[in-house]
Amino acid sequence: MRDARSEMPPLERLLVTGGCGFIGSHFVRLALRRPRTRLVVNLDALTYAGNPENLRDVEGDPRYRFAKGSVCDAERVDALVREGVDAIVHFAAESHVDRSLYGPVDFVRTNLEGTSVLLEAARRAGLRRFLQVSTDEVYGSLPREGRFRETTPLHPNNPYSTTKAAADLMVGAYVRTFGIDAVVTRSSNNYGPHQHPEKFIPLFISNALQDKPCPLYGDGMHVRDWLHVEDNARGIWAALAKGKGGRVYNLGGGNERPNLEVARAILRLLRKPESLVAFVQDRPGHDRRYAIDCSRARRDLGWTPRVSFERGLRDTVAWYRANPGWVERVRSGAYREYYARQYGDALRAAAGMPAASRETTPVRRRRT
Ligand code: NAD
Ligand code: TDX
Repeated sequence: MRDARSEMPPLERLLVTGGCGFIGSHFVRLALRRPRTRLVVNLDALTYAGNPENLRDVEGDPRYRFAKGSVCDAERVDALVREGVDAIVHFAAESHVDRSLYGPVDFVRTNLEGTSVLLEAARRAGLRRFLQVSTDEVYGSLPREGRFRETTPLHPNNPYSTTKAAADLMVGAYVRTFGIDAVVTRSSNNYGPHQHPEKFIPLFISNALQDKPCPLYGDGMHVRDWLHVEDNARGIWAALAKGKGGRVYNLGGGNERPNLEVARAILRLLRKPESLVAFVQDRPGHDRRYAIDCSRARRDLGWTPRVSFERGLRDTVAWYRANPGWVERVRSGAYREYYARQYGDALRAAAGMPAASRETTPVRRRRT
């Protein structure tokens, strides 16, 4: 079935923000594979999460340009937009829930202020489209039953998801107040190559590869719906090209799994013992369950996830196994300090050792 947008001229010149991060880098690669793409400018501040290595393979493409800078820098953003882009695809964010517990204000700045700066630039320049990459976390936590729909009220529970929800609301305000054309995608948890090892799946893979304990929060029965990053990139592309202005599209993998089950699957793939799982104190405000209804994206965008969780996880494990250098470089420097603060005492306690710092994190020890 054709929709109104499929008859509009394609968006050929894109300003992508946060393209050196996990999902953004997969999207940039996908955009450059599309024959109609004439320009991709990647604005990235290269925070601890931004890694130019993620896009080394496209650096020689004359249609690709990297611009180091922050989405909060209005002058920089305006100058890039004035060079002539059709649309902004906005990935840049502080994206890790655990870090948002230590430094919420950084999240307000990048996720809310940064989005507002980009919206303002889009409005002033009359861009044809603004795509906000958002998350299912804005809906909050689900009980045992039910799924998030695009009409589910927003109920974020941690500083990260609250800043994402606020940014989504700002996008809606620009649509209604200023008439800009904007689309929001809200995806479930992504996984795949190039994901920072602060996140659950790559953390467990890279720790297990080194026979280090894998810190599982609480009882390990929190449920996430896993979406392969390439499926998300295709969904974002479809929403950009075919989504209806002002609409939200949920993108989910249909792979709901308790964390403990995912942890066991990773250890099985690596032939490592389950005793590597270390139950540590739960994350404060930890959402119990996410599940997503993406029938709107299937119907209106013709999008459906293609990568099965079993194949995706196997390939992801294989990628991390084959790229220890990438993990080592990402894990050097400041990441070490973060890791010690986040897990140091918890893992010592799980092993029955005394805390190294005064800010002890109490931990329960459990068998799997
Ligand atoms: P990531 O942390 O891997 O990458 C974020 C990128 O943004 C990095 O390259 C970083 O350098 C850049 N960045 C940070 N602050 C910036 C600033 N002020 N200006 C310019 N660039 C800046 O994140 P990700 O996992 O790839 O997530 C990308 C987007 O997708 C985020 O908006 C996130 O909220 C959303 N999302 C992620 C997931 C997931 O499972 N990872 C799921 C749903 C939605
Ligand atoms: O060490 C850990 N131990 C653990 O049990 C970590 C890092 C996580 N977990 C649990 C917490 C969650 O239930 O694993 C699950 C996944 O955790 P994260 O990888 O931190 O993801 P989550 O908090 O679910 O948020 C992710 O999905 C939505 C992304 O980080 C967000 O950017 C996205 O918006």
